[in-house]
Amino acid sequence: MTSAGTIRDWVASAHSIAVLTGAGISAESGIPTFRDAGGLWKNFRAERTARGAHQVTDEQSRPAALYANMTPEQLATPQAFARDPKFVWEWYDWRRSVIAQAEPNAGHMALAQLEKRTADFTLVTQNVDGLHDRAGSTRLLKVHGDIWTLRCTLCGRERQDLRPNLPELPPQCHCGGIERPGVVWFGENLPPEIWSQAEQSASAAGLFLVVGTSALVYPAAGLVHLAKASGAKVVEVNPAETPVSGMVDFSWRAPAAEALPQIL
Ligand code: BJW
Ligand code: ZN
Repeated sequence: MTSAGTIRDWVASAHSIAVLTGAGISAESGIPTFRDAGGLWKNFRAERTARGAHQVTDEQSRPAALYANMTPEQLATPQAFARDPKFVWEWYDWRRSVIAQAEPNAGHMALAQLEKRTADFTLVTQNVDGLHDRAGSTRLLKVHGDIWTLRCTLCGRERQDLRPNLPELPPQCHCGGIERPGVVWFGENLPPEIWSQAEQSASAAGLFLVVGTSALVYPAAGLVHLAKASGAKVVEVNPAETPVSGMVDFSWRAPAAEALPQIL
């Protein structure tokens, strides 16, 4: 049987389906992933150079060469934000403008359809881009937050701001505090209630789909192990091998927007 046929059968007979998505599902919408060649960091640098924005000099405490070697792991941290909030915000502001121009693709749409026809369905996403919401998914757990939410570092007030580019970086709260992106950085806890629901859905799932994630970042990647240990059939949809490929029941080496519509 073809990949699509096998997975379609598993989908049709599963009473409970949970899905974990990562940046790869939005790749075909034109949003760069984090760690693939041509990923976020390189594009950010190119964009900054093109705009001639905020040149980094020795006087600004770090040589430009150091930035060339930075990864999201070094940038998406509370420490990086505390050191240079404007710099970190430029990265997020650029990403917001890219995401604002993107549309959900056939992979996002297929998962929204799958939710409608599955009694017990949960979509856990590591993505902060909001494309699952825009595709119509509602049983959605955003474990790494949302790029369109801003949170005050002083009073904790949260607000939504959908402007692709913010007029002032870093943005400021009414209380005078600096606002930060409402996302989860390395070393920070995931939102506890959302995370607890994600764990529950992985342990209850009969079928667990892992789509477009490198499965390198924990605790999110741990959901795959939890689902497998709890007895779920696990299917990976990813053009590349990942650390969980060896433990899944089926590795479907295909782009998400091509594969997911075929499982309905
Ligand atoms: C396609 C495709 C197509 C391409 N179709 N596929 C256990 C072991 C080791 C370390 C840890 C551990 N537990 C915790 C840690 C530490 C850390 C961690 O995981 N580090 C490792 C990297 C070493 N984790 C944390 O710090 C987490 N917090 C935490 O654990 O709290 C407890 C704690 C408190 C205090 C101290 C210590 C611990 C928080 C993690 C937060 C991650 N945040 C980010 C940024 C979010 C905001 C933002 O967007 O800017 O989340 S980092 C970044 O990585 C982002 C992503 O959600 C996340 C995962 O990336 P993803 O989505 O997998 O993307 P890629 O680029 O990696 O992969 C894309 C994939 O798509 C590839 O496989 C492609 O092949 C594929 N693809 N095209 C389908 N068309
Ligand atoms: Zn405030």
